[in-house]
Amino acid sequence: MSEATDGAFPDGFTWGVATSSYQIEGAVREDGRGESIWDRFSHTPGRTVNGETGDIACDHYHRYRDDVALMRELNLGAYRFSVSWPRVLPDGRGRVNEAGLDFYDRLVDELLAAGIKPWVTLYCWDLPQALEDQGGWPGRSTVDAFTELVEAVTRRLGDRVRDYITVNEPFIMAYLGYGLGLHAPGRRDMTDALAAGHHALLAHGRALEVVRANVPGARAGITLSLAPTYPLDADREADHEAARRDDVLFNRWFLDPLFGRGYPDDLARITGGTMPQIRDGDLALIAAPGDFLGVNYYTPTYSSADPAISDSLPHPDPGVERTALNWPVEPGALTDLLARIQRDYAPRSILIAENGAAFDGDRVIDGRVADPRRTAYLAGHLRAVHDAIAVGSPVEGYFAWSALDNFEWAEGYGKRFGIVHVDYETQGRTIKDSGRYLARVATSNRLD
Ligand code: IFM
Repeated sequence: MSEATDGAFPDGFTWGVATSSYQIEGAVREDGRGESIWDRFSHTPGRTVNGETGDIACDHYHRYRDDVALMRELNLGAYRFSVSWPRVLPDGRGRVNEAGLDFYDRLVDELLAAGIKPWVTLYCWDLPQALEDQGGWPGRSTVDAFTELVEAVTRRLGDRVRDYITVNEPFIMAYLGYGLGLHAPGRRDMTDALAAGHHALLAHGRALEVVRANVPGARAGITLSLAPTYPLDADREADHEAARRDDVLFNRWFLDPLFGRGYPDDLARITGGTMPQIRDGDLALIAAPGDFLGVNYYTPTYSSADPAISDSLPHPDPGVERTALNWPVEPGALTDLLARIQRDYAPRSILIAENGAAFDGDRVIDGRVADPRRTAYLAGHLRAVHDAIAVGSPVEGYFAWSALDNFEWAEGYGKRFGIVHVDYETQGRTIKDSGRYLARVATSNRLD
């Protein structure tokens, strides 16, 4: 790839959009799909906003052809989607549901016919409930079950899909799902969260092996949710210390072991849990180099020694723009993050696997959705990526989150991240202005 100059991105840069299975597919009881922890969690009163569930979501299971056509209209070269584990292995392991695999088969063929490269995420949080009933991610046997999923998927799709993301955002899965109880399965035990994180990393290591064994020329890596951490008050030593602690929690927990440094010494103290048993060979398996590091970036963290302040997502600039989730908008922090990754970890390649924003007020008026704030968000962050590339960050691609408005987990449907608007009453789709903007950038391969 050539260097990015004058607003241009390197030749061959990948432009795409991302989604995940539970957030868009719906059809939760069709064609032999088993129950996932998100079905159980979202149907438990009080767990999601308005009790919303992914039962129907964007009905992508039936409308995937239309959705691929939209991606084609936007001239996107890649689509990152995740495989629903309980669709493929309804009991979590053992019996393969061929009808579930057939869906991904059809989707891949549709994408290839449209000239769009499929990027398959093997795990984005919809663990089969059957496995949760046996202990879930805090149990080591879930790693073995996951390799069965990876076997089934790569054997079916590996003749056409070369690019794989093993596990998406293990921090969110482990910390919110098992530590804070805010995501499925809703457990609250930091020792479980640490074990879940360790097993997700082992699952990643095992998946790399299986993908490489089954898919000639495969490329595979993990995606992490990452956020630079800054002191809220740069003159206050205690805030610097808080930022260091948050860096361990949000970033180093997963980055350090993936890049061969083992877990940060103070991880257990900072999370308040007890480290799981780490067996001989675990850390070497986790540190086996991926072909790229997937970076999911949305917002930075400003840390305060006062936890109550930190919890309110503070920012030193009281006027900073915030998204509908109250996340401060700060594109420059993405450039900082990419520079830091290069300095401290030097992955061979980086993929911006998710970036985007939820804003209120998207309305379809005369067939158009004007969403200037999302467009500005994307433009600012693409500029930040461009700046990082210009100083040597090996970013090979950018996936906007998300292809469609969708089920934003515990937040339900109210927080819209899509570059395509979804009317949940009619399932009508309307490309937003931000989608048209992304299409222009993807077509010209340069900042608009
Ligand atoms: O919607 C999620 C996605 O599933 C994982 N990354 C963050 C997104 C926005 O919260």
